[in-house]
Amino acid sequence: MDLPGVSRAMCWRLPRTHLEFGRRPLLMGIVNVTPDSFSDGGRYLDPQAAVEHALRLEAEGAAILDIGGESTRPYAQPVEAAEELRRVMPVIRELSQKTSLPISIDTHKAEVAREAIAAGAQIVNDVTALRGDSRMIEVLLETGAAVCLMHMQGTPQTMQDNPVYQNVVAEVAGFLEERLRIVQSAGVPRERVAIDPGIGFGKRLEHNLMLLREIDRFHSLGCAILVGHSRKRFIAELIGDFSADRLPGTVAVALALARKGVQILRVHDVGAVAQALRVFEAVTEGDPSPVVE
Ligand code: HH2
Repeated sequence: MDLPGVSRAMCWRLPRTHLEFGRRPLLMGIVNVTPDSFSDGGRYLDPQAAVEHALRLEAEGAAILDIGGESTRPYAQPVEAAEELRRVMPVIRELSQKTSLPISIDTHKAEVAREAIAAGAQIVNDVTALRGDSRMIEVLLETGAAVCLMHMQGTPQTMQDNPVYQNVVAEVAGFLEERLRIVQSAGVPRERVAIDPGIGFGKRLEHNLMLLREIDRFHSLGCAILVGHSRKRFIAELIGDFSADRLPGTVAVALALARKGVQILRVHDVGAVAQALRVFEAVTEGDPSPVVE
């Protein structure tokens, strides 16, 4: 898994802690407090259900909990900040009392990020890479929160209409490099930034596959790489079955990304992916500390 000559980031600095990367990717567990997310919309809209789900993800091995109150699936209806806050804040408030895991807020609105951070969140997961709200950079500077910058072509309302690239890997890397340059020159240190190629955000099947195959090229940006491939449409497209369970495909991609030194995987099925990564590491590289009960 070592990548000679490439400065693979070894840690992600958050306001009150830091996440160290080892041989296995860390898992960011997804908590969608929405009625319309593409794979689990409506299941965790009730704050109590969302909190219980998040604590289950922690028990299954998540290292980060990502709380979102607005779906970003293709053609999703935008949500007002007040409604997004109404959905996520009770969950973040309660979780910050009940877990020591870092909490991430999946939002592109500065107002939502600010309140979430005040209630305990340490990471802003912004699928617009700070292009959605010009005030987001101030929130990062004032709070010291960490940030994930994600690539998207278009917006959720337009992104799957006809995405076109000459060279998807070079264009996505170039975009992330430029966004990283902007946030760094505003005063956010590189150790606080993670980058994400945005699987499924304005990409066709072949674009997603190219990005996943060549993901190790992104290590040269010197930030943690975060990938959110979980249960996404490209898995159904690959197998030609839109009603099939996408967990096996999600696990397969996770193992491939572990091989390429990706530091963080954003997944719905934390327990299954954690088990697969653990076993994969043990049988491919030798596990120095197997747990025997
Ligand atoms: N994907 C989704 C949402 N947020 N954040 C990052 N950094 N990377 C991703 O790939 C990503 C993301 C979409 O997945 P999900 O949250 O399950 O669905 P929805 O947006 O419909 O709530």
